[in-house]
Amino acid sequence: MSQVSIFYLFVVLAVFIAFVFLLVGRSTRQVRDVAYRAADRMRKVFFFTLTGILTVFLGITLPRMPYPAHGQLPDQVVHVVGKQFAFAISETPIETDEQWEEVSSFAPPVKVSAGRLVEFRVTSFDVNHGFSLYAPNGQLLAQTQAMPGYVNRLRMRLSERGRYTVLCLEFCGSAHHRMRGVFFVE
Ligand SMILES: [Cu+2]
Repeated sequence: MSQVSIFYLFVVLAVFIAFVFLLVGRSTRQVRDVAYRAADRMRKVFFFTLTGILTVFLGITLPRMPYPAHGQLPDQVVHVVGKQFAFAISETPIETDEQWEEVSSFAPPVKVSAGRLVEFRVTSFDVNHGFSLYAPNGQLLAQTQAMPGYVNRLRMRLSERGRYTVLCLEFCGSAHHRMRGVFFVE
């Protein structure tokens, strides 16, 4: 689904929720007797229905999480460090502010092999950033948090060749909107 259709879906759902709030707000203006037994029954039906839906949803989505499978090694490792206000992306570990400056400002963009399993090791040198990965056509593919003191691993197979962009999806300061990184899939 394209991001535009998701936006329209969001608008429709938001209007629907606002409408439900309005209905509930209006219904509380008159005093009524509460049918406790019926309400109790309804609550149980709600509880079991929602639990059922959630279980099915988790069953379908959990196996598709992009976390490392047991015993499986990545073909390529890419190190990513977020810092106000850029992402440094490198094939070698970035350990100091000087290295970060060098990689984010001067190093040529990293090249990732198409179709191979690549592991992004994502961290931050200052505050929380949102590492979000955009395909050449601008579609959001995946995201993870860039957190100081932690390394989050995100494994992907990128089959489409081209220029990928990393943007920040966690408001991190005054120039958050300018924060980006770039790499190529070849
Ligand atoms: Cu940010």
